[in-house]
Amino acid sequence: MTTDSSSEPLIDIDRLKRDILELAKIGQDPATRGVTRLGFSDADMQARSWLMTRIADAGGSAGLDGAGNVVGRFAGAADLPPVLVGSHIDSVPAGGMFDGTLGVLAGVEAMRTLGDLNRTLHRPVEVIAFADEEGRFGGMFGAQAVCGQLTADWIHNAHDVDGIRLADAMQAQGLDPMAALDAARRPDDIHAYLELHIEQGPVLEQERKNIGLVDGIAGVFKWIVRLVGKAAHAGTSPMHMRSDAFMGLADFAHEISRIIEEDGSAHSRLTVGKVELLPGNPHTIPGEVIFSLVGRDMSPQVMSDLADSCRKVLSAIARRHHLKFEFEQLSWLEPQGCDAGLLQVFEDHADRLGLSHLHMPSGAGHDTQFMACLTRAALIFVPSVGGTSHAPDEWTHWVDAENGANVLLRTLAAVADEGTPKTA
Ligand code: HGY
Ligand code: MN
Ligand code: MN
Repeated sequence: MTTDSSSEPLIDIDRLKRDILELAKIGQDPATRGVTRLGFSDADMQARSWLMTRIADAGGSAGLDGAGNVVGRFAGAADLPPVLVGSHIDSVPAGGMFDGTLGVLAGVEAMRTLGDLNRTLHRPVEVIAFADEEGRFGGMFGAQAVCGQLTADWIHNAHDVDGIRLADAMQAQGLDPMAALDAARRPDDIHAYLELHIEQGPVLEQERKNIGLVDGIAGVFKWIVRLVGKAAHAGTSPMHMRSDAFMGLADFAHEISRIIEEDGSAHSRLTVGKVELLPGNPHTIPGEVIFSLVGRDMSPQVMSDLADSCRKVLSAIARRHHLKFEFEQLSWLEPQGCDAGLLQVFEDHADRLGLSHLHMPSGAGHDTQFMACLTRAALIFVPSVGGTSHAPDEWTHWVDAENGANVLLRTLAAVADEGTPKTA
């Protein structure tokens, strides 16, 4: 822990690095270094208790709210609505060790640093790790719970791509799924929300910038699509007499670039990330294909245009191949802008730390996009090596992690000290 020449605080990167490396071990495959901590899995819950211990060691009081979000509270001089700082510690399958965890652990390190300096901020601070940010069960469960956007129906019906129900997964961890409805906070319960995250893309590295100031976050929709044809013998069925579900998917794959050209924008993304062919026997024509489809854009209108176009194209393909087409929408998360005032505070502190910065959009979804529905919220990025993320070789150089954590620390202190009574 140090302070700079103007006695402004600086984080201790060795402590932050140690936390990131230690947390990475929970759910990590030693062979690939990939981290798997799916929402409400054993590894995810083990990581939550590890984090609560870390928060307590740093002088906070930690617990789980009704949605399973880890909330670590650090007292302020005045009992006022807190500033929330954080991100998530759940991961995608075989993900990286910086996605989400950097923002949460940088929040803990910021409070540890201020504690070392015996500096109590005017307002309380809550370090938060949102549950299931990666949307295993659709959406961003923890952040949506805090924003009061969940319904009992949605909680009851939510399931993952393998059909495992959210309610069952939570109950298996001793949690009451419906308690998530009690995690809702009101706008005047929170002063502001700040998040630090890795960029997960190549822009900052290519532009050689230290800090990304995120103006807006893309919206995301997630479908599970089924094309149902007829399983039949692969040798006796003439090619023109088949209802081959795989060929339906193959045709759709070739249509994706046209859909984006005609109905999308430069920010549009359509991704088929998981496919299941049934019955999955090499000598049987696939009678069914089940696949995920994730669509993204910065504009709500373009998102719905993309969805409409995918629906029309899949219907036409189903007719052409004598298939039945159906889909389930697991989630629809609206695009969201970040608070310009908070971004300015982030920018001023980046300048004072001598760090270069770049205003940019986020193609990935983040908890900030929900917290912005409740309070002032803003997000900054640090560079990802090679733009890689959601993969074992996700990496961010420690100096970049340190830069981001210092900008977060300084901004957190400035925002939490807003309204401090002037001493006479
Ligand atoms: O996939 C995303 O946009 C984020 O990582 N949840
Ligand atoms: Mn993330
Ligand atoms: Mn992610």
